[in-house]
Amino acid sequence: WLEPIADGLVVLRRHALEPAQALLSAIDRVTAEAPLVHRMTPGGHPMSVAMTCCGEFGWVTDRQGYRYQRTSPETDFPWPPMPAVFRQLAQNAAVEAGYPGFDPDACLINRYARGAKMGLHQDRDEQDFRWPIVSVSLGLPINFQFGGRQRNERPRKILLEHGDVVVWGGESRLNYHGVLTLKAGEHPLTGPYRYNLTFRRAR
Ligand code: MD5
Ligand code: FE
Repeated sequence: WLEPIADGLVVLRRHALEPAQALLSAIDRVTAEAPLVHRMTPGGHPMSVAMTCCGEFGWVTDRQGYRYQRTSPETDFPWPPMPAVFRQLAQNAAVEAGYPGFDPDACLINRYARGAKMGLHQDRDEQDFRWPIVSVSLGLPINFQFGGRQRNERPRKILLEHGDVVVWGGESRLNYHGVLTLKAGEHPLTGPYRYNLTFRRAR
């Protein structure tokens, strides 16, 4: 079902339940080619979330800063192509949420293990903020923090569970957000992990 939470923010609960197994198999194929790694923040701390990418552009961070680039820093090869099951899910969710024409050129794959978290931040490395970001949660549940346009606004908690798809567009596109620490658990499909796919239009 479709749950509007704030301006431009739509949660499609369990929207990715049916293709979950196919999505996870596709994640395995991508990570076999472009390994999941703990990247360094510009401040010099390794991220607790392990990441990789697929599609034309991938999001990376290192001591130089945040950016999108066409190749994996680990392999120096182009990122693996975006699996069809990824693209179809992202485009379908965008249409459901009222963003026809969304054609993602970047997919970031985040893997959270016990203790991993992501501090409050904005996603603003993309060229055109009129396009939404579509995110898909798989595996263990997590408490998501949805903040305001200013860092000082108190975030609200949103529980994101296996199969939930969120479309962050319009007024919510540039809101601060983060992920609270993943608690230990065991999911039948992902074991000790939570995966999040974020689909973006980088250029
Ligand atoms: C996650 N990932 O659960 C989240 C899902 C990231 C990241 O935040 O940068 O990798 S994407 C959540 C998001 C995107 C764009 C806007 C907003 C939230 N928002 O306005 O709250 O791993
Ligand atoms: Fe983000």
